[in-house]
Amino acid sequence: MLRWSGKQCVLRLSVMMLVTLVAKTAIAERPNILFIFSDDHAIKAISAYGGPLADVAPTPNIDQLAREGAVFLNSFCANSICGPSRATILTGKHSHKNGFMRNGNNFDPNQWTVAKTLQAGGYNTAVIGKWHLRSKPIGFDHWEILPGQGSYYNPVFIQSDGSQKRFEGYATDLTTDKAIAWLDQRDVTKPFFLMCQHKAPHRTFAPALRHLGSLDDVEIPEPDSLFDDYSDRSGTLSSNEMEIDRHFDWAYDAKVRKDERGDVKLPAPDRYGTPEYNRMNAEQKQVWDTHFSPRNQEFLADLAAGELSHEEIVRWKYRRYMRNYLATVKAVDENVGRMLKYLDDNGLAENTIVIYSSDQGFFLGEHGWYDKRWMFEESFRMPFLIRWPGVIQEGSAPTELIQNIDYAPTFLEVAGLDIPGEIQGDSLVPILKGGTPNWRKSLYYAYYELGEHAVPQHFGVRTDRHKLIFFPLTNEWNLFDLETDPGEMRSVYDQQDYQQVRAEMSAEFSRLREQFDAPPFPSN
Ligand code: SGN
Ligand code: CA
Repeated sequence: MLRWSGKQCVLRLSVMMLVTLVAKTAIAERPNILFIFSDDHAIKAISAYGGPLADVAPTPNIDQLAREGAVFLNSFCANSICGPSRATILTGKHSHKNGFMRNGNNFDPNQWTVAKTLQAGGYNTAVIGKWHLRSKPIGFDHWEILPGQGSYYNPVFIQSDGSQKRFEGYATDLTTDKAIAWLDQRDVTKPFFLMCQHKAPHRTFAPALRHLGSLDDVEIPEPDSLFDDYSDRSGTLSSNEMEIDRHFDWAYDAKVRKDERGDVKLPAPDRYGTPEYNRMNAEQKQVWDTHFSPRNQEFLADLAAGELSHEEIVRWKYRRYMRNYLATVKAVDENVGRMLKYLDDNGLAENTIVIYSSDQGFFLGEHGWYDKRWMFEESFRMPFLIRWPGVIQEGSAPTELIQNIDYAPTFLEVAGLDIPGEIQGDSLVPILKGGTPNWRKSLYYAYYELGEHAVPQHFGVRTDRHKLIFFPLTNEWNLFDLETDPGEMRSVYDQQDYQQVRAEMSAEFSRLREQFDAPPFPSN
């Protein structure tokens, strides 16, 4: 039997204490991860990305992350729809591997997620706000989530014990209040992983009441393709149901309530009511009405007088949409500012990685659309801004093609944890450190929903210059040259001078489908 002398015991004890201390210090030094996420926030509505809206509706707080860290100029999703994007972020895998291919699916909570591994690896974890994965969050020490899409005004939050509670106020402010409240009482002996996930600026684009009218005095520029005729591309484009003209609902989206129209008849679509308005208390409704009523009356009078052409009506709807969408973004930006200030005030800024992203992009009038889903640039792109003091060179703007499959492995590397082999994405840490890694040259995309907004299933590949899209239900292929046609107005798939590119893109598409073990295409 092994016996220890008194001296040996003391020595052994001190070594053990030293080891524990070193381990604790290492753990304490691992950075916190603050993941601020929103819903349907197009990069065009973030001024750090530039573009025609940058001066119209600046986002100074989100931009701060770009100034003090990096703005990724080529960041994309794997499947441009809410639940699938979130499932991909948690698993580091394409939709067909994590099983959450459509919003209607149930996220299998028994599968591997980055939250579970961070939690088991010593992080204090929480998710607050929009979740949209149906099954309850696993791998989080604390959660408080919106049911489904949640509501903007006086929203209900599901508590960790499963009960539902209604809170007076505006969802974006409340989500931040709750995130800050959790930070205040977190376990300070551990680094934290906090997912602060806003519902905004998702449809029905309802701003904080304090921001109503904030964009009244600016001119809203129109996209060139507002009146797209859908020629020269897949025939499925023209059967879409997401047009500002034919589908943007008068009461629901454009905020012209049925009870304020008098005898004036509005052209279709006019199917829905005003659920967000109905949630407000009397005082809130008054603020809303003070803003919208006179503007609506003016529009209705012009319409009744026959003064507005069809195109002018579409333009009016477009401006109404943009003012509400951008005003809704304004509260997201303010609340990013609140979180950054909290980190400053609590000495956390230096050792916290802050990310701002959104589940996919959104059409802001391009092709005449709202909504997302298509592999076209506006909805395929995801914002991705990240600050990591001392690691990321301030003001950097990486151009690598990144995707939401990359977030989970990034979090793991940051936390010093192993990246399981089943993960399909790659850690962004080498890019964050300014290296020039042998990075991927193409991205795989897959959209599986059938139905809402009549966007057909489609699959594709994008390189830095070209994009190939396959529509299996109609057996159509589109090829875009993003350099000569950034607005994706004309497929060159059948053009003679693109046959070489077409062959290369097809081969790359097959290669990616094999690499990611993609399932066969759906058939009709
Ligand atoms: C809701 C919206 C749709 C939207 C989907 C998916 N309708 O159904 O316009 O495309 O969500 O959005 S609404 O009447 O409820 O606003 S997602 O971001 O959750 O995927
Ligand atoms: Ca979304």
